Amino acid sequence: MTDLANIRDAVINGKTKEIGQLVQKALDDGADPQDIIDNYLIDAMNEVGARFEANQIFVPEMMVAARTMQNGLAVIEPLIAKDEFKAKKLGTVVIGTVFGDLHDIGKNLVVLMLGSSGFDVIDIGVNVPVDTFVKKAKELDADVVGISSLLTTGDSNMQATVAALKNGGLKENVKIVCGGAAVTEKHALDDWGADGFAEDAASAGRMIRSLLGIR
Ligand code: B1M
Repeated sequence: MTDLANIRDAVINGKTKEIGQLVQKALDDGADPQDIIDNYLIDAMNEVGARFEANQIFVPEMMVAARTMQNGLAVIEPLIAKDEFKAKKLGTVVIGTVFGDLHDIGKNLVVLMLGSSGFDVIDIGVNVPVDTFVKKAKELDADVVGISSLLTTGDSNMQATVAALKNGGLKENVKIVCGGAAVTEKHALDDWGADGFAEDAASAGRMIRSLLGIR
């Protein structure tokens, strides 16, 4: 049996090459893919954040840890993105990380979860200018626009993006959803006027279904 704690340690210590094998071995031994993501990969990134905050590690180590997490996730991704859901098309979600912010691991997880639960998800990347959100939402006929933010310094850009989407002449009833570690429900709904807020990738799917009136 794989000791799942090795997966967490591998991310924290930036073992970019070993992680794929460790995750594959855990899956072969019967580990639950969602458990690996939630309790080992994400947990490792939280520890990396705590060490960064305590000045025990610096940006280069954080980047290697992020790469390691992504390599691990890449092994799990095909299991989550099941083909059987692809035909459903519950709606189109355009999603990106707010201007000024390069973090994308959490957004990528949201993309994966929404895609695997029947939404057509178009990822417009990181550091997305306000105008690009509006342009892409129109062009792609979005039902939902998702904005991710990991930096509290991004608050004013989040606010500006929500405002631009609301005033941007999108089709009626487009829902604007905010999330990411820097976002609180109060900020998103009360201060910026978004339609929805989700704490994590799993609840993003549930919340968007409920916003669109899908059971
Ligand atoms: Co950065 N970073 N970082 N970083 N980084 C944080 C966010 C930080 C909290 C670390 C810390 O100090 N503890 C801190 C922000 C502090 C703050 O704003 N209050 C920080 C900082 C300061 C910085 C820099 C400024 C550092 C510097 O250069 N001095 C710099 C900024 C660069 C920029 O963006 N302009 C920077 C850079 C980086 C790296 C490039 C090295 C790397 C990112 C690599 C990448 O993403 N490709 C990185 C990393 C890895 C982190 C931490 C350690 C981990 C983030 C992560 O991937 N978490 C992070 C500390 C932490 O979060 N504990 C930190 C795992 C991921 C699964 O969780 O993204 O929260 P998360 O996503 C969750 C939910 O939030 C939610 O669902 C996801 C899955 O459940 N969610 C949504 C996310 N988006 C959503 C959208 C939704 C709904 C839910 O709807 C639309």
